[in-house]
Amino acid sequence: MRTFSIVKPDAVAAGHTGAILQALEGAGFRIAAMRMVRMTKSEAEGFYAVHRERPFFSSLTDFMSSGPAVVMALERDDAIAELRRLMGATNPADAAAGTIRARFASSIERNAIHGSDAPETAAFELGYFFPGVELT
Ligand code: FUP
Repeated sequence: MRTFSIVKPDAVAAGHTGAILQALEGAGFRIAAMRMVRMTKSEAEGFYAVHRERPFFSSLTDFMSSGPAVVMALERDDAIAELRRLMGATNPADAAAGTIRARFASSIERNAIHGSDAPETAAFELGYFFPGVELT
């Protein structure tokens, strides 16, 4: 089973990409596809379209388009739930010790990593960044 993940611009800028990939592989995820992207504001808005009415939407999409990020397709058993567990809570203040957000996030917005929250979301998000044959 597959899920979609992003090493967000805060973590890339801080030089945490390698440590985060190591945590993912160490937890049994296989990287099925991976690419560095610099999202435009409008690409970030499309990616987070479900949040467009939320008060943090403008700030979030500014942040997500502020620098390079690493987008990935990840595979393992129960990939969606297992990635969410490894990431930790959205707000790093609530993230369990040892989770990626506890280790690397600096705020609820600059929270180091994204992971799809459901199968339908994973399908949309994988297709958004990995259209076509690239995933096989
Ligand atoms: P998550 O699935 O854990 O990434 O969290 P959400 O889907 O609830 O939120 C998506 C992103 O919006 C978060 F990663 C960070 C951002 N966000 C804020 O900036 N402020 C908030 O109050 C909530 C979320």
